[in-house]
Amino acid sequence: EEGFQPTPYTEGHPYHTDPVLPGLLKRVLPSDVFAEIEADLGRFGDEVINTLRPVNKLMGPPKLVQYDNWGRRVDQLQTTEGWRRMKALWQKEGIVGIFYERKHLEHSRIHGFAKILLAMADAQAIDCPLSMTDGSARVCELLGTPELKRDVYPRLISRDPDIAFTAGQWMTERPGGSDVSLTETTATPALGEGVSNRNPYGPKYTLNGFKWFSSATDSDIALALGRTGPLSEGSRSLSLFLVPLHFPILCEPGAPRPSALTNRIFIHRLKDKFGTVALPTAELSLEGTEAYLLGQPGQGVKLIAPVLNITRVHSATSSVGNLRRCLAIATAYSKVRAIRGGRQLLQDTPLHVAELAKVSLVYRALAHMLFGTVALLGKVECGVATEDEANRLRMLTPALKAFAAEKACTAMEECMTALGGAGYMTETEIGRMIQDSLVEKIWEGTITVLSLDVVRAASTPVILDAFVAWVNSVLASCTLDPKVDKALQTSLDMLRSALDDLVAAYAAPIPPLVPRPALF
Ligand code: MFK
Ligand code: FAD
Repeated sequence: EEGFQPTPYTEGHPYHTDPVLPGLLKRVLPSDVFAEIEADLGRFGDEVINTLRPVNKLMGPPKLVQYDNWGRRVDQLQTTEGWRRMKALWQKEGIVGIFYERKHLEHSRIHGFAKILLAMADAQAIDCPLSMTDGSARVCELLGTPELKRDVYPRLISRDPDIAFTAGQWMTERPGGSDVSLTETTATPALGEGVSNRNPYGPKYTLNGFKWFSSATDSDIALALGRTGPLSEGSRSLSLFLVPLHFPILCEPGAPRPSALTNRIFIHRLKDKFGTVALPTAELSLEGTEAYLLGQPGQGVKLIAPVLNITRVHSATSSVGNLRRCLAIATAYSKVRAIRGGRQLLQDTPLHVAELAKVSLVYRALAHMLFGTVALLGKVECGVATEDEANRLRMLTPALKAFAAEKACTAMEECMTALGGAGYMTETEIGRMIQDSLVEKIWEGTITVLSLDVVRAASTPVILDAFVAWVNSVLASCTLDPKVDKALQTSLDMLRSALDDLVAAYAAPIPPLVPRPALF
């Protein structure tokens, strides 16, 4: 071939060449735990390059076959081979298992999320069903009957794909996802089976309604909200249910899962999405669906909150994980691309390095915020957190998810431009990663709704006080230039007073809807 031949970049090992993770983990983990986890991350990094990356290329949009050749409604959901293999690979690697085996006690959360950080960018949205499985395992641990803990919980956390379950979360309905107070799905106690509606997993109910977004439609169970009291009570008459997607719930090990949904769950259609295309997000109608009540009636939102909070940490890991790879690609390219008549590599060009440094700073900040939050989550779940630490986790979780979603995509765009035209090509996958990451600004709570959740948490004085005391203690431990110190103090004072105002506004009653003049 004639003419100039551009040099392809070589992406490094996702763990060993990462500018942040090895140092961060060394700082936060005891040395023996660090050595074990680092060995696993080193091995897994090779696995990401050699196995996950090729399997990722086999993932594509799922297909819905609604009727068979004979006109019968079958609602067969066909995911791609790549999707199914990727899910099995993650399960074998201990996502979700690591979090509940707790081999490294409270540090197990750090271990598992570090693995997700390395793999996320090479696995599209596979962590979506696994994150909801993680949240559901926690709900099962907190609320499950002994039978649920015996039969279902071990499958949610299993490393064996032949028996492992995944779980979905059905909250969003057509009247609202941010605000679920108009939820239309009704839940009525099931009658007709003898005199009792008892089921080993919880009192049996029948659900009727329409779930507007179901992403883990290929899962085995779902946690759903349904109304057990009057609509006038809004979200306070919603209860939490476990819904089997297939019967029998407990399949034989290795038996193929039915591709058609049973339990009177019908797939209306698959969503036609901007990103996360391999994920089978569907609209579902529930027409007499069997479900089991978890916990007390009327407590649905509060009881599903552990799922929200855990999936929000996964969401943040997705944002940071996709940014991790985009930055790794941009850095790798800076080592091979020459400019200025071929005399200088990008990595030796101060103007370009300044651009990469800006992205690197965002990545560093987000990675530290992520693992600071993850460390708290591990402590709370293992029962070794102080009350202050638990309160800090409550404030940090929505802030982390929203901040990561907001900052990561813009930084990923910078990485794309750092490759010039080559960055815009699909082969780099930067475009795909941006497409997949944009949803982090929406699902599991939009940025505005998460800001309101920070305000909700701050409305409890002890939570706000714990947070402010922690910020002050961090500042006191730093030696700062007096000017920086003053500027930070002013910003914090403003934040504190803004939070006070927001908390007051949040507590105020909502005025009734009034017609307003057109704006334009
Ligand atoms: C790559 C992977 C990553 C992740 C992928 C996941 C895919 C997911 C797809 C989804 O999007 S699933 C649907 C997710 N939906 C949301 O995130 C809903 C967003 N909206 C909210 O979060 C609203 O704030 C909420 C629906 C919770 C508002 O409901 P309410 O009923 O108006 O709230 P209210 O009355 O303030 O709170 C009820 C109780 O729950 C209160 O406790 P008390 O009864 O003791 O007062 C609250 O303190 C508590 N609560 C609410 N949010 C909480 C919480 N507790 C702990 N943590 C929270 N986050
Ligand atoms: P709305 O709530 O109508 O929000 C519209 C706008 O109003 C947003 O900008 C929002 O920030 C703003 N807004 C809302 N309330 C306020 C307020 N009080 N003050 C100021 N602004 C406000 N849901 C599930 O339950 N299960 C799933 O598996 C699932 N998968 C999903 C997969 C994808 C790809 C997507 C995109 C969504 C999925 N969702 C799922 C739904 C998702 O959680 C909701 O879309 C999200 O919570 C927002 O709800 P909504 O779409 O009703 O938007």
